[in-house]
Amino acid sequence: ASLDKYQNIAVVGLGQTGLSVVRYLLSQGVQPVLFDTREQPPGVAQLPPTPAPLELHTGPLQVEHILGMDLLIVSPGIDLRTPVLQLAADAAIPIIGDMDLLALHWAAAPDAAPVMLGITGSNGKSTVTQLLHDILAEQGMAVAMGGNIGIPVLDLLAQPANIYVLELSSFQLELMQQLPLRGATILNVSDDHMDRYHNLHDYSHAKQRIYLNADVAVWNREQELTAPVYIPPSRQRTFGADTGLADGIGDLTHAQFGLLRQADGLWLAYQGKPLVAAHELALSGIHNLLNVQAALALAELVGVKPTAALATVKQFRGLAHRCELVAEQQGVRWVNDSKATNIGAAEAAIQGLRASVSGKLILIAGGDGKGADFSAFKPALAQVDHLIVLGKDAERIAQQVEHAERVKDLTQAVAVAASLATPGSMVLLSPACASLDMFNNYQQRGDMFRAAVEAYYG
Ligand code: UMA
Ligand code: ADP
Repeated sequence: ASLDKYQNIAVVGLGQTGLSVVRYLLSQGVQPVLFDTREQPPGVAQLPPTPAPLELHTGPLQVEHILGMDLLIVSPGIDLRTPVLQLAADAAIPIIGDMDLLALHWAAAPDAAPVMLGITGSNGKSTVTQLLHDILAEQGMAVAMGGNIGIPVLDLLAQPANIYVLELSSFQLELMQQLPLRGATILNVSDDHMDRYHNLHDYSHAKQRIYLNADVAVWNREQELTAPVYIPPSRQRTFGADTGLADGIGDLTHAQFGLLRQADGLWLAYQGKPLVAAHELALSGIHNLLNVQAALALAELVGVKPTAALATVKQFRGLAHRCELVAEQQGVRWVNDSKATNIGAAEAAIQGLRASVSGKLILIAGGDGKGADFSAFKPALAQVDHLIVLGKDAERIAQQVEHAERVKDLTQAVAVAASLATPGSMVLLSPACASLDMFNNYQQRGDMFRAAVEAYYG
């Protein structure tokens, strides 16, 4: 209904998001004009049939076409600094993303609108999104999950659900103004996407937008950049690696999640009291203990007590391509962490796994570094016994250590790693880089790693 005032509506970008927007608009009786800067946009073949073909412009955005539009619905993969889009903004043409289209949709039917929970952060988004989804689903709630995790949010409208769990990337947040969230979290902020942002400040500014229309902010006590700027303490919950009872957080102390050291090791803690021992969880690594806390804090906002969620938490094994054990051969463990597409994620993997390795830790890294400064990776690399590098930014990573093995592909990486490994060793693919220089996506990189390991052992 609120789209009525726009004559010419453009969908810019025809990937997964663009396609879901087109489907939605058609369902609302709107015929959009389509744009994609690629000569052969991936979504064209999947466009739904329409009585008259939709107008489609491919190649660089043309100013005369764009300025003729009344509303631009832009995909997350498109850099908003694109000059033609800047001109459109200057010409006061509204630019929105799919999240705000979802907000508009439910604003028209507020009584039927689902409660929404949003998750962002440099790392851990998908893990927390999936875990939170599973916690709520196992409580019998009608929950749907989408966003950056791979299901465009408008596609959730096809599912009957009264709770949405949404993974939000900084790109999606840049265009999010309206979406009301019951709870929102920034899990952490570390360098990533420096090809799209000027600096860490700009990047974290995009992430802060998750709190714009949030009732409650859930944030990481150890990372100032995750703290909400405008939300009062009564509407904040925090998590962290301390007990959560530290001074100076005032009236926050009643609802903190944290960690406690007990005789048998670390425990998750709630309000300073032990909740569950870390060794009872299938997930490993301190970073995952933080992820669990964030999920518990968000679940509590929709009425699930931490104790009620424990059964799900204990069983949760994590997602594929995140510190996933893919083979154990001759005493050597092979771990696929292909989703580690930035330095922070690879650091967490190295720190989380190092203690469990009695032999050597052999790291395979490299790919497209997206403009990151790899000197920040040096301390983590110092904990690795052998480094094997590949891909576009191989050399920039190799420079951080005295000796690195250079390889041309994953097959060669696996062969070199196998020759270095002794019983008790671990070979970890945790690239600290995007995959797009050599693969279609991180899933393909992880699948090829697994295949190369399987082929090696025949
Ligand atoms: N592109 C162009 N020209 C265009 C449109 C896109 O060159 O006109 C390029 C982009 O630069 C990008 C690619 O095409 O490299 C895909 O962009 P897109 O906006 O069409 O992407 P979608 O297929 O709609 O997928 C997006 C998210 N992708 C990005 O943000 C790049 C998916 O996250 C998300 O799952 C999906 O929407 C559903 O919400 C993927 C991702 O890589 C997993 N996200 C980044 C990350 O996690 O680091 C942010
Ligand atoms: P995202 O969706 O934000 O990319 P994932 O849950 O898919 O996050 O995990 C991506 C990578 O980050 C994996 O390599 C994982 O081991 C690592 N990781 C997960 N949670 C954290 C965290 N809280 N801090 C640092 N690294 C993490």
